[in-house]
Amino acid sequence: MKSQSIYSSLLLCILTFSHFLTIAAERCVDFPDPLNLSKQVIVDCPPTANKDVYVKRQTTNFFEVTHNCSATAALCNNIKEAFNDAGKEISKVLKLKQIIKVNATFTDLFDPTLLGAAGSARYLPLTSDDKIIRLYPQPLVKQFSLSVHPEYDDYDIIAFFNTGVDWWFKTDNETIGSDQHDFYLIILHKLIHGLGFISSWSNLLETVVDQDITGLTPIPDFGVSTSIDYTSQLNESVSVETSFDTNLEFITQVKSSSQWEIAESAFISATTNDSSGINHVSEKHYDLTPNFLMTWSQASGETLEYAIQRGGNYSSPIGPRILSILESIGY
Ligand SMILES: *[C@@H]1O[C@H](CO)[C@@H](O)[C@H](O)[C@H]1NC(C)=O
Ligand SMILES: *[C@@H]1O[C@H](CO)[C@@H](O)[C@H](O)[C@H]1NC(C)=O
Ligand SMILES: *[C@@H]1O[C@H](CO)[C@@H](O)[C@H](O)[C@H]1NC(C)=O
Ligand SMILES: *[C@@H]1O[C@H](CO)[C@@H](O)[C@H](O)[C@H]1NC(C)=O
Ligand SMILES: *[C@@H]1O[C@H](CO)[C@@H](O)[C@H](O)[C@H]1NC(C)=O
Ligand SMILES: *[C@@H]1O[C@H](CO)[C@@H](O)[C@H](O)[C@H]1NC(C)=O
Ligand SMILES: CC(=O)N[C@H]1CO[C@H](CO)[C@@H](O)[C@@H]1O
Repeated sequence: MKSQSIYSSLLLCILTFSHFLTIAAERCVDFPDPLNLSKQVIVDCPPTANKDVYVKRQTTNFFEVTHNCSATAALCNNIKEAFNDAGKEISKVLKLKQIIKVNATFTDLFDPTLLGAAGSARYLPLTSDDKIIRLYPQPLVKQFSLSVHPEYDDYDIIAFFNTGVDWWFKTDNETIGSDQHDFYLIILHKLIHGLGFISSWSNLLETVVDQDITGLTPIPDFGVSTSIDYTSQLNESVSVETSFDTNLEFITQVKSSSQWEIAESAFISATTNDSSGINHVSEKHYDLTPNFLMTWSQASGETLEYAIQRGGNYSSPIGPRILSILESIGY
């Protein structure tokens, strides 16, 4: 299946090339707003000696969350508990070495359809064995314990959650309402995105010129995609030093090249036909399996417990394939 081949090459590349990493540049990319990934800030991040302290392997929760919660004390307490449970669950299944700092804001996002978002605060350019520069999410770079690393942001993950959503908490001991969302399920999903479960491939190329989407390509500003084989093939679609008068002219040439097939096959692998691209696993294939956690839509009225049962009662909400993606990324 094409979808599998794109995914596995994305992941294998990272796995294969993360053995030996050096600082590639002193400029990093900050994503201050996980709700709007178009907001990117290039910052200086000079080489910095590692000051991370040793963390005991048996630490039960590697996540240190700074809460900014504008809600009642009872609700804020539920939020803290759910974050604590999510931190413990992820710490149980991943071999983390360093504390991951999360800045979590619980506020009105003025859109009831928006549950929240979390993302790596900074991406750092490192060169791997294959001499390719890639941008790595900060929470992952911390786990590598490099003796010198590009300067970190104060937080590893930035998270926002919407007070405008009707949240359900297990500790309330009530049946979930049809419009309610299980907060614990949502933060587990979002924190896994925050760890770097995202893709730089999107439909931007065609949408900037208002064309129908037929393919996905790496977002140039996002740095070099890890899917180097596909990226370098697509890179050949236009010969070097060709100049174009307009975006449209460039895009037309890319789309008429034989390499556009790669973009088309990436689009067929997309799990939604919007800008979410390939950041999620397919609903169709994984909703009723232990790997449900990273599908795109999270239905209301369903608790995490229900989803686990429906998926076959796996021992963790983080299914084996989701875990293997995280391991391939380098965790
Ligand atoms: C997202 O950020 C970009 C860049 O700062 C901005 O142009 C755009 O309007 C923002 N989008 C939304 C929906 O706020
Ligand atoms: C808490 O979040 C709000 C909304 O984003 C922000 O305006 C405020 O500065 C934050 N407060 C602190 C103490 O970080
Ligand atoms: C956490 O993030 C919020 C929203 O971006 C920001 O207002 C706040 O200053 C941050 N908190 C700290 C302690 O940096
Ligand atoms: C929910 O049930 C547990 C165990 O029976 C109990 O300890 C807890 O106080 C209950 N929570 C609420 C909000 O009633
Ligand atoms: C794309 O091609 C240019 C020109 O040959 C080269 O400098 C660049 O490294 C290539 N990028 C990738 C990702 O292959
Ligand atoms: C999971 O366990 C529940 C309760 O033991 C059981 O009713 C359900 O059939 C199981 N689900 C699957 C898919 O095996
Ligand atoms: C998830 C999904 O609906 N993907 C579809 C997006 O559009 C392409 C092209 O029309 C289809 O092939 C995908 O199945």
